[in-house]
Amino acid sequence: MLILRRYLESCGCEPDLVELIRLIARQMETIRKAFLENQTFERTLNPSGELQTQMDTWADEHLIKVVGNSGLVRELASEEQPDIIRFDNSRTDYCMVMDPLDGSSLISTNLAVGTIVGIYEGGGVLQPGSKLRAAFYTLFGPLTVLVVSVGKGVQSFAWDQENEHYLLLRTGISIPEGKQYGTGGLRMEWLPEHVRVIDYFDQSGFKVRYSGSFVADCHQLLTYGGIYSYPGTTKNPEGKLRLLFEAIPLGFIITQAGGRITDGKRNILEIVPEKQHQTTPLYIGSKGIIEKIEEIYSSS
Ligand code: AFP
Repeated sequence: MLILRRYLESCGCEPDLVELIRLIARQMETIRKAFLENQTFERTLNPSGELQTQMDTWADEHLIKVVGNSGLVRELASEEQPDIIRFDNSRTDYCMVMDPLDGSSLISTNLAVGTIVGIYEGGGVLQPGSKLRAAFYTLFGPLTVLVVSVGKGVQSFAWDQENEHYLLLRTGISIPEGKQYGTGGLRMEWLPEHVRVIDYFDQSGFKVRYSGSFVADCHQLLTYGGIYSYPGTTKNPEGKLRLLFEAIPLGFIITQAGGRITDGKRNILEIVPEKQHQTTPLYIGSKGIIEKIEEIYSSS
């Protein structure tokens, strides 16, 4: 059975990149264990003004420590940190973006959450997603799953606790054209273009799937197709989801699986980020559905 390390090596990944991906992947066991004692919200707000959970700060601090000590990352941007962190001890040029725990409002409900990571080779963290060297996410469900792309398609692996490695689960993942959608934002605040998109889904027999965890909602797209969306609203025209930590890494993976990501008008992977905590309206999922959404936007 193919394990994560061998897969990455077979793709021609340089040893430092293999080591970095494996290092973070191995932290998932530690993070999973920490859930038991970190079930509630903190009193602190993250840089986007959202209430942090204990696990947000726990996973953030843990990953910053591990990555910082590794000497494998020069620059790190975390969803939970106000500023970009620079590590002078780095022997590589890797620049990393991460959402240490996405979907964290669901921790107290025991629904699926995960960690999202994007890795650039040089050039800093404020780069378009098309320049990513690798992206992966993990998902804590019945299995601890890791989904990775190093620009050669998308593969998923599952953590094998007994043998302490990640085993290949699915290879060459290709996103089907499905008929399901999820949307965030309050209906009363949706913009007219988004109302038309949702009307189209409802009239075309799509069913609704939305958990409140971006990483989990995107993960099911790899099996069932369809789309996840979080639009711009009258209150937040630039949406809620973070360009660096959520949209870009997941957009890279879904695109590698044959899907697409758009803000309604342009491919999100082409956007050059201007600031660390920038947000973007987004639609992500099956290619044909995204094309239809862009058609609706352009005719609005
Ligand atoms: P964090 O848990 O990293 O803050 O992310 C939450 C999130 O950005 C995304 O994972 C969800 O899809 C979205 O928020 C849910 O938002 P609503 O609660 O407004 O639906």
